[in-house]
Amino acid sequence: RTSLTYEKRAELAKNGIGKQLFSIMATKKTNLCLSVDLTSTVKILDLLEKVGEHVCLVKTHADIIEDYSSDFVTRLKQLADRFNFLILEDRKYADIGNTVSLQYLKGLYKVGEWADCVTAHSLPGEGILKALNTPNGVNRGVFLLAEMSSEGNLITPDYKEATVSMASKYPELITGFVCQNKDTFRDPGLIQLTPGVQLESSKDDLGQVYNTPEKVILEKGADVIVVGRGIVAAKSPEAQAVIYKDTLWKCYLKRVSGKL
Ligand code: UP6
Repeated sequence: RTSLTYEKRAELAKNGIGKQLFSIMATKKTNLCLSVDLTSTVKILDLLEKVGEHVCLVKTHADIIEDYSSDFVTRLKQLADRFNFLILEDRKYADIGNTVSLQYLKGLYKVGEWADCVTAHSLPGEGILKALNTPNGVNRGVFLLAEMSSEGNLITPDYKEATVSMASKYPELITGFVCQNKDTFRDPGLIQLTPGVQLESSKDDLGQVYNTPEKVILEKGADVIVVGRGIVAAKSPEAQAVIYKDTLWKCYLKRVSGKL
């Protein structure tokens, strides 16, 4: 899987969003996903004006935004169209199917109306995927959490394997996995989304563990790399986004050229 190009893998993806995401990466030459973990819509939109051209995917946490509105969503979608990126709402759904269906489609956020893809835990079982499998042909995707970046997390090898086998029953819905290692899954049509990345290996005060671009792409198999504070908290997020984009893309090129 990890030696194939994104172009090739776009052909192998069974989920429409996965196909699109592979194609965007190949076209824009970026595998950077920006995690816009900011609490004000103005700050989020301003940041995306500056870095939108450098990312393939924008990851949101809608429920941390203090002035969320449908107008914000309209603007976010306009930026996504203008800069050709997709939107991942990192909700990490984790309840019974019926509740997740309500959380996904109703309430304040109506995530199903605007997010191209969402994250979900496999913990509750298959019902969660049935709930997120929206009918009437809407092009949507799910990243299942198979591993986490935080230290001391309770995910075991068995849980990880069961997660991957659960996903295999829903090939048209699953975009990929949020995970840390390349041996987590084999299917080259699926995407490894890897958070916990900064230019230097480090940790934060609340259990987050950071690995470098080289390590996550060349050793650990990451396809789309999630960077939050590494860019958002920088003095110049725009300049920093370019550094991350270039560094990450070089690692990808090295990987597919086989010169490890
Ligand atoms: N995230 C992780 N680790 C996981 C899953 N998700 O960090 O295993 C998410 C966090 C945050 C982002 O919810 O939005 O990725 C990482 O942000 P950071 O780069 O600022 O640490």
